[in-house]
Amino acid sequence: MSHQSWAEPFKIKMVEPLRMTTRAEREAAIAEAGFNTFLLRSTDVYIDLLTDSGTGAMSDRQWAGLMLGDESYAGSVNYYHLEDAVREYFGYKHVIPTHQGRGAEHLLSQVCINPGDMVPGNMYFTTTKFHQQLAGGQFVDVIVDEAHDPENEYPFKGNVDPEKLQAVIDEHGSGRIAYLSLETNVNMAGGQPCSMANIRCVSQLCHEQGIPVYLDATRAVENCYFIKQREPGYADRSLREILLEMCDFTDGCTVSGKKDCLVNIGGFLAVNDDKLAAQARNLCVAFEGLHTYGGLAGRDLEAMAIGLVESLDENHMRARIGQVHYLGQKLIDAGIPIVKPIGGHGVFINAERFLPHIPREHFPAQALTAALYVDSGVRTMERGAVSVGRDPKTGENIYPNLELVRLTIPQRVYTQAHMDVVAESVSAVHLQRDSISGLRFTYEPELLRFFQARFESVIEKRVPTRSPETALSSSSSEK
Ligand code: PM9
Repeated sequence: MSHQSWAEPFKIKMVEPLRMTTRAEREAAIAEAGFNTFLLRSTDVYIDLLTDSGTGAMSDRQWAGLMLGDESYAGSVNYYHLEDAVREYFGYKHVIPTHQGRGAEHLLSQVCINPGDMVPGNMYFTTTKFHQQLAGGQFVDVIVDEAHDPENEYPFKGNVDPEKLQAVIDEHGSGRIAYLSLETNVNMAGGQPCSMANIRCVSQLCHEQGIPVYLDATRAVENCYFIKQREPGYADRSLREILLEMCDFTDGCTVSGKKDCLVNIGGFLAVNDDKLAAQARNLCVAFEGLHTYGGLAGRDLEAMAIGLVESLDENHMRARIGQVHYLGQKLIDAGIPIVKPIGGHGVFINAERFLPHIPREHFPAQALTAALYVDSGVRTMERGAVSVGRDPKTGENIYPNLELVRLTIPQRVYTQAHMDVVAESVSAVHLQRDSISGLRFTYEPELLRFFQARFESVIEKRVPTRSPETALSSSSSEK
């Protein structure tokens, strides 16, 4: 197309009204939620940028696909549609559906990791690392140094550092490396892509030493878009061709279908190895559901098969990344410190620079999510020390270089005007940043703590709570 703008390749035919709240209502709601945006009720949220996971809008074709759900217990026609789509567009041989991405991570980790194994990867992801550890493995970060620097504009901050990877192999021996866990468009780094050259190089390095490579292909298509934009030799290649080439270097993948595949629920594991597939199917039957439905309804499988193909539409992905870029550029223009380059699925604010007066042990990113919510009803997510958790050996909090707030854009849901409101709110909060105080835990769950943790202000109770009858009590679990 000749036009320069990234306007959406769709029009809207159904709308979902949003509730506007007052500042007093929001102050009460965030206090009741223990200053954790995960614990807010969605009806108290205006613009929901918590996540792009399962929050996208399905197309009319996907909704029509739901009506074609074949709800047979075994051998549903929709399973074969998904299998055909994954084989055609990803190129892997075996496809095992799961209820969502972490279901696939569970199966892969259980069949590939022996206790004591190392699992090198390009930055951790919360659920991925959790399942690797549950299987007895130890995650070790081998991402390039640039990924840990929010200001660094390196175009492929998702890349694996081959020297770091080789050092892990040398130290532990290739027999103790379960696999290379290679995430596309690395979430915790700010939605940053890997280059094809890097995927080729590190896959070769692993395969020469008998180590398999498994992609987290949850946001693989977004990664393909960046390869097309930034990597020499790919400008004229289609997203489909790039995805196939990427997968061809690897042995399989886990996918949360809730992101690129544009569904509200679903995921899958895809592998080439026959023996591994058989083991994973056995576990699938025990933990997810029969291997042809994996915890999903037939209609969900159909919607995912259709969404997978839609994600590879060039105009769709141009608008998706274009919208994220639009918000990111507005924030840069307003002088807000964000992770650069602007990522694929969201804009990540550098909370450490945004709130320099709040020490890391008082969780500046968590505090910023609460402040943004109070200002405008925009819900965001902490991606810093609270998300990373504690060192399993020492029990101490880990303070990653990246202390971020993620403004995640659900696909095909919000308009450019919503993005303008978000940018205005971030700027308004930035002007009043000195008035924001840090937080401390009042309840800290043992596993994946960011989902359910509760906090209080370290200074004073600035925010009024709802009546004691309606407020959730956290006293029984206070540390
Ligand atoms: N990602 C996200 O908001 C939802 C849960 S964590 C707050 O970014 C990757 C790269 C993901 C991911 C989920 C999963 C797990 C695996 N890999 O949520 O289980 O970003 O479908 O997928 C979330 P499920």
